[in-house]
Amino acid sequence: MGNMKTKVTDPSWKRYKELVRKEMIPYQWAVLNDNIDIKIEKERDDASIPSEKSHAIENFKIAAGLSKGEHYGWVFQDSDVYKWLEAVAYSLEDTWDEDLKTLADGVVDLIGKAQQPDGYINTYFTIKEPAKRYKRLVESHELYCAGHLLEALIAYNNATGNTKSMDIAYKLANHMDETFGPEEGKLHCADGHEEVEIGLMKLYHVTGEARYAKLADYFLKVRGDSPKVYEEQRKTDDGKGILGGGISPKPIKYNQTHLPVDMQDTAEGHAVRLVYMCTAMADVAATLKDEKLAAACKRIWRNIVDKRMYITGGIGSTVQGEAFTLDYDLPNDTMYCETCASIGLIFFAKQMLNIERNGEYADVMERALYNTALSGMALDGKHFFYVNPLEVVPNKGKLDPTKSHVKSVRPEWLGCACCPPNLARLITSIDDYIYSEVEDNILVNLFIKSEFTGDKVTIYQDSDYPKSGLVTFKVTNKEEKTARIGIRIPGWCDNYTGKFDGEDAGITNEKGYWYVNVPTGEHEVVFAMEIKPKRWYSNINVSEDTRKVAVSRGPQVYCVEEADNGRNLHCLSLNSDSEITTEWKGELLNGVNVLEAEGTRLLAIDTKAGLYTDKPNVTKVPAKIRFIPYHTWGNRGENEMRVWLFED
Ligand code: FUB
Ligand code: ZN
Repeated sequence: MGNMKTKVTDPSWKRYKELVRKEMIPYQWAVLNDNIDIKIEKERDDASIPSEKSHAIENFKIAAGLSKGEHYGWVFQDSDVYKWLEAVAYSLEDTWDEDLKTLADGVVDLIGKAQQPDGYINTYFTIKEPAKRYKRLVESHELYCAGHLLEALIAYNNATGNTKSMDIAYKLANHMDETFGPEEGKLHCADGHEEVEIGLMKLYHVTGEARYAKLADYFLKVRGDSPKVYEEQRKTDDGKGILGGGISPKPIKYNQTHLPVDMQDTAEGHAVRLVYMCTAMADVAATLKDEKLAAACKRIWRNIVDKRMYITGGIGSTVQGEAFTLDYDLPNDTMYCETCASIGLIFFAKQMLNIERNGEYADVMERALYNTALSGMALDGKHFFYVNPLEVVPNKGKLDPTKSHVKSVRPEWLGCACCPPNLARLITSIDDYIYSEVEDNILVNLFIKSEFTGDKVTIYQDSDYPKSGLVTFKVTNKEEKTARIGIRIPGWCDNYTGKFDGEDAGITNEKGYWYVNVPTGEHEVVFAMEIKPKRWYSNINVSEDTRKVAVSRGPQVYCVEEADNGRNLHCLSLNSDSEITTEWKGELLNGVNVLEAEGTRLLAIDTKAGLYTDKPNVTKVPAKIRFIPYHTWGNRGENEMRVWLFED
């Protein structure tokens, strides 16, 4: 892959980036330092969730010997700081801010001081359980945190040239390479939560040092053997294990250790773990040309997309283990759909494009991005969803213990704060998802106004997508040779046209891309997608959605909210033949296209009737139904919401 650089110029994505820079980054910094008076909510009713404070920066100070005290928080509390640092790095790359850089340099110094002489770093084990270092790998997250640290340090060095960050990264990676591997005397095991593999692959891509890719490959391939080591470690557990109560045996599918990774066919276990694993697998497969691994990625991808993914790009059907369940099991009001899981799906999709030029990967990337990822954050950048339901009745989340994870208003912070900084790093690096260079093709995956500069080609993409579907590309081919640009034809789009230098161009759809051969010099390519409201129906095996309809417009899935439609959203039905109209509302929810259509509302004939009656007790009255983009729901106070509606 050559040198390529993308800069987002789109006003709405720039607004998101500014929101991260001006609101999220300072806000999250205050939270990490416990310098702000906010309510930290447990993500579900579970007394063991630490939610009094973050303490994340203080943990580093204690581990570095700069402060005295106890560790507080999860074993992976360090990763909140690492993801924050990574978001800062991307933000600085975009908009230089000397004060922010000085602050972040200080964080790198602090991390360096907390790093042990041999390269190991983890504040929990350093402060609280030094004797248990690498002795509880199924749950310790030591390598998970290491992976996030590598990602952050690489991004920070890239943005600022801070060399100390790379010193820490090498020391850590070399320490892991000396500790883990197939050789005798080393530990033969993988972390219970994938992530280190992603960090190691990034280190390989920036340094070209084969040992890092080899170690990532090793960590993936040893998964199938890891339960043996987990079991041995469990036997030595003193019953007072790190997560309180000893190493609890979890189903081996939870950690994707039930089979060697290249033999896995379905998406199993904890959803974030699975997509992080697949992200690394796809990277290793493309980089090391491992066909078997690539085939496994494709099989798992098919299983997710064909049978286990919500229409919003959410994944994880149950709160039990934040996990996948079984094919077509997609409940709308008990699901998990963690924000991080959709972010991980975006990572996986991006890597798949390096294995195969297929627009479906970018379709899913876009689906997850515009729906479940963005819904993870309130419009103010200071409130966050961990769980992204498709159907909410507020009191059920409050009073039904099985639904305590389903919140109707985004909390200010969460006991487990993995999602907010994950979203911050995704938004600030969104530039990297718009284009890919694959086998001499430049793929346009996302329609976001931007400037792309490659070795041979520059592209100015102009559009206000998804408000409209008109996209203009000014392409400059600096070489003698024709350049090949693949413009994604979204799977949801039924009608589209193209022009090349003002002339109508016939479009051939080659696996989701329109390939345009661009001769030397400057040329204009216009791609016009028809964007209109569409109805979607689920596979008949999805029992929760039978006889229901969901509505989308372009990449955005829509929902109905009590704020627009009153209570009892289950009493609404969309007429099967009603026209769905679109109206731009610049003042609403930062500017959204609102959809409206005729439907009906069920009303009780006898409002005093008991719980059950032996006569039909409802009548239908006409109702205008209003839809808003799913990712904007929950920004107008506590209220009901629903994606799938009945249709008559
Ligand atoms: O275990 C680390 C992170 O915390 C996971 O990725 C999330 O699902 C949350 O459990
Ligand atoms: Zn999360």
